[in-house]
This record gives sequence, C-alpha cells and structure tokens, in this order.
Amino acid sequence: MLFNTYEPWKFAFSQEVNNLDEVKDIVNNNNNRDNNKDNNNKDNDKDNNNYNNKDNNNKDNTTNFNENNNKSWGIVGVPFDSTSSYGTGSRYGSIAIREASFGFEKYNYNFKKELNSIFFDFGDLNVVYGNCKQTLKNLEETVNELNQLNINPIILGGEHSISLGVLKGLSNKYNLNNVVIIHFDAHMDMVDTYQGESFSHATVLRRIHELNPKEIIQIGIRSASLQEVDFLNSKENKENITVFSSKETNNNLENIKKYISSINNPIYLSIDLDVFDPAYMGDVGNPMPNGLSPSILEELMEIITQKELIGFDVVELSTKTLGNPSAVLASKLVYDFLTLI
Ligand SMILES: [Mn+2]
Repeated sequence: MLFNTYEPWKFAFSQEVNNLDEVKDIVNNNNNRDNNKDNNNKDNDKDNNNYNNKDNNNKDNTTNFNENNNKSWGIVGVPFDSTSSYGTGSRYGSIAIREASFGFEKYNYNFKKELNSIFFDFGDLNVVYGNCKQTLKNLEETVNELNQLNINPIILGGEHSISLGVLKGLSNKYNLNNVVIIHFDAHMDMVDTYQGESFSHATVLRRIHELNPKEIIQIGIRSASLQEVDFLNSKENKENITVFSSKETNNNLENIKKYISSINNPIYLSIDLDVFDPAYMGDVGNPMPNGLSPSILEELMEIITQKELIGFDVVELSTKTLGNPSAVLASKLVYDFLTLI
C-alpha cells in the first residue's frame, strides 16, 4: 500500500475529491450509469447521456417518484448539542462515527455485498452553539446545495433537533406530502415545547409533523409524556402517525417488516441511537432501558433500503472516546446503509 488511507475526519470508502467540479462529474457519471442500466431494454442509444431527459424515464415504474432520482449520497456532520437536556456531548458524535468506520471491511459479510455505493464526505457543518434556529438554517442551506448537486444527505449528529433542518432543506426539492418518515427512537419527541423551547431535541418530530409528511412511523418507542400520547390519539393524528413500541417491535418484528414492506412512497429515515438498548448503545443523550438489539435494526434496514430513500440521519451519539462500542454500532448503521442502497 503506497498511501496511508486512515483519514478519520471522513467516512471510510468515501470518494476522493478535491473540488466541486470533481463531485459533479462523479455524480453525473453515476446517474448516467444507473439510468443506462434502467433503459437497457428499451433504448440502446449510447449517445444519449442526458439523465434529465424525461423521455428516457421508465414510465411504468411507479415507485420512481422523482425524475432526477438521486443515486449519490453525501455525508455532513452536524456537531450541535445545545438543546441537550440530560447527557451532553453529541457534538463529538460525527467525528467518533467517522473514526469507527475505519474498522470495517469493504465486503459487508452480513449482507454478502461489497460497499460500492457512490458517496462523499463533505465534513462538518458550521454550527452556532446555543442557537438552534440559526444552526437549522445553516443546515437547510447546505441540504439545498446537495439538492442542486443531485446528492441525497446522510447527516451525522449531533442531537436530534437537527433532523428538522434536513427535512426543511429536502422540502425545497421534494413534496413532503408524499414522504414517509421512518423514525427509530426510544422517545416520541412530539411535545409542542420543551423547557419553553419550540426547537429542541424533544420537539423535533412535532415540528416535522407540522411540515405535513404523508406519514410518520415511530419504531422502538418506550417513553412519552401524557401530552404526547393524547396528541397521537387525537382523531386527525391517528391517521398519519403510526407507533410501534419497543415491546411490539421485540415481540412481533414480522408485523413491522410487513408494514414497512408495503410502503410505496419515498422515505426519510431518522435514527435516534437511543432506540437501541443501553446494553448495546450506552453513550447517548437520553438512554432508556429495554430497547432494540442491533440485529433487529439490521433486519429492518435491509427492507428500508430497498425503498426509495431521500435522506438519512443518525443522531444522539455522545462520546469523546475513539473506538467506543456505541460509536462502532452507530458507524455500522451508516456502513450497512451505504452497503445496501
Ligand atoms: Mn430519543
């Protein structure tokens, strides 16, 4: 090996690029390659490389919701933890996740597949500590830039409040009314205000609900306030918020697999790492006993990644220790996702 490839400030296996022009070239080639594959049976015209050409899209494919269907992914870290109410320190999550990625093989044994997807690591966002609103705004602008590059975001937290900035950015490109949010978490995060704050890790799903997604599916829930339970049980919300408790997930995984398999809409995936049992994932902002095991997430990830995905976030890892087991598990979620998409 001629070069030392351990570069812990970016996720292992990410593309080597020096500037945005190189990014654009790789993205265009990647989209063309996949489009040519899709069109092989009906159009062998090799000169036609315009991936935006509407005539080239397969109109029979009803799950192909977007004609600029992105095939490339971009990692952005958001080292923000200012609204954390119990355990702080998720500002170090993104770097710990990246460092842990250097422990994985390119061949993902569990899925019998190599990690060959095209993705970039754009580093960490400039966050404004103590100012959640401004940080969300900065993040929305960054996601807008990714939209323009036809790159879907993979966001490494930071605390959970940041998911709102990602979805606001994505709402500038996609119609969120069609998008299903799959939300793994021990907590509902559905209160209207928390400690007087509207923008917080504890209110984030309530703010996302206000963006009117098609449905929010919460998996692994085992903690909520009475206010949240009442909100979810109200007539209008019963239709577009579906909750699978941690107990239901552990006892009847097949039921959830079936439910997710039937989704035909684009999906945004948000994983609050406290969905795992603290035995597997102790270093999170709000650990909660009796959670999910890594093998359950592995099984569900395999189904979710077969769907049309527009974005993904992994939030709430809180550790300063490199190689910490929680960081490795968090990193493995990203690694599995990148292998499977
Ligand atoms: Mn949580």
